Amino acid sequence: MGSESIPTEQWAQVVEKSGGPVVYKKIPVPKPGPDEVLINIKYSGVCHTDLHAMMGDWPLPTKLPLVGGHEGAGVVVARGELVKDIEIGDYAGIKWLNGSCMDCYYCRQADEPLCPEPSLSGYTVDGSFQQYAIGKANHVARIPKECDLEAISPILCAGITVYKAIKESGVRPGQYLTIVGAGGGLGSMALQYAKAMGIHTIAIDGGEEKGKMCKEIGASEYVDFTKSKNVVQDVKNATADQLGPHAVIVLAVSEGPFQQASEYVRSRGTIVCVGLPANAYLKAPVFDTVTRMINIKGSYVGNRQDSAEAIEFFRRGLIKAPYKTVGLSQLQDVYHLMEKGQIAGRYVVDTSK
Ligand code: 8ID
Ligand code: ZN
Ligand code: ZN
Repeated sequence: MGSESIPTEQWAQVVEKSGGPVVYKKIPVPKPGPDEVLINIKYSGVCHTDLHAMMGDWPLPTKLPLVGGHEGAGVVVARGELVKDIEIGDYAGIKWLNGSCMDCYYCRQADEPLCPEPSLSGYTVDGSFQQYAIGKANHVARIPKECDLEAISPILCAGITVYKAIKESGVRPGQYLTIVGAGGGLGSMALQYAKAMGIHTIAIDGGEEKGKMCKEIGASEYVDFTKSKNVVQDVKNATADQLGPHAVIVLAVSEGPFQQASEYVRSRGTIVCVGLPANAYLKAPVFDTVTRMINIKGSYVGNRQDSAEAIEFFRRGLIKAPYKTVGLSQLQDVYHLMEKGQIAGRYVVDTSK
């Protein structure tokens, strides 16, 4: 195992009951199984999913007590005896999909996010809001040594997810993509990936701070849903021929924009649902969906290849999404801001503080 300087105790943020809050305390350092690695997490991004998990928003129970977090970037400090292709000292990342069976119908064709028996970091297994976290060796993200662990951490969920969603949307260079929730963590990443791919972006979110940020990182247009008198018309007007965007990715944490997207998407366009608001349903007029040939679909994180590709965009210097860093001990403050929709971009926590 090669584990000289690994402590037996560590700092972590623990959800002890559904609804929270998180409790900052010392817990034992876990030991990796034969096919696992132990990663000394340096930084972890805070995804809205972590808040959903703490609040019990979804029809899937979490483990309890739970260490959340699934954007954890760090250094491999121990590995099980079956692990051959990751060395101690390598950079690696804990992402949402901590492990999957690798043998079912979905895993066999590299659709491992659809595995019926997944382990989910910071949900069904402990995640990255601790100083030492475990991942299955075949699923941990491989992070090149030249990458900055702080800046890359939000790529491990937000980056991978939006990269995949943009591909699922079928939008091509030169076409228009509307990003709903563009000022948030996934949204700011989506603006950067779309820009790198040569896609025009129409950002929708609320408030001036998010508007300024969206413009700075690549949005061609910003529609403020809290101020606009007619979001549908404003989005259509933002496309040169006024026919509306070729695709929409909906990242918002409220139901309304999922319904609204079919009103402004271009005929034959695609709406990709990514955000996961509690108890939400999709609704679209059947008549329009049929006669305008609208395609509505979901997209869920990415597989190992999507992850490697999303990381490669970052390594090449193409993705510079804004983030603010605070200590792991301040995680509950981050959740308060997130609940109020007051985070432009992403928060990252530093596990040493
Ligand atoms: O694989 C997946 N499908 C996946 C992966 C990762 C995250 C899904 N998610 C889900 C999260 O669980 C969450 O439900 O995507 C959603 C967005 O995650 P996030 O980007 O981490 O959340 P955020 O930073 O809080 O951003 C949400 C943004 O939506 C805006 C908010 O202002 C915020 O900036 N927003 C809302 I709430 N209502 C809006 C509206 N009506 C809106 N923007 C435009 N129009
Ligand atoms: Zn996430
Ligand atoms: Zn499987």
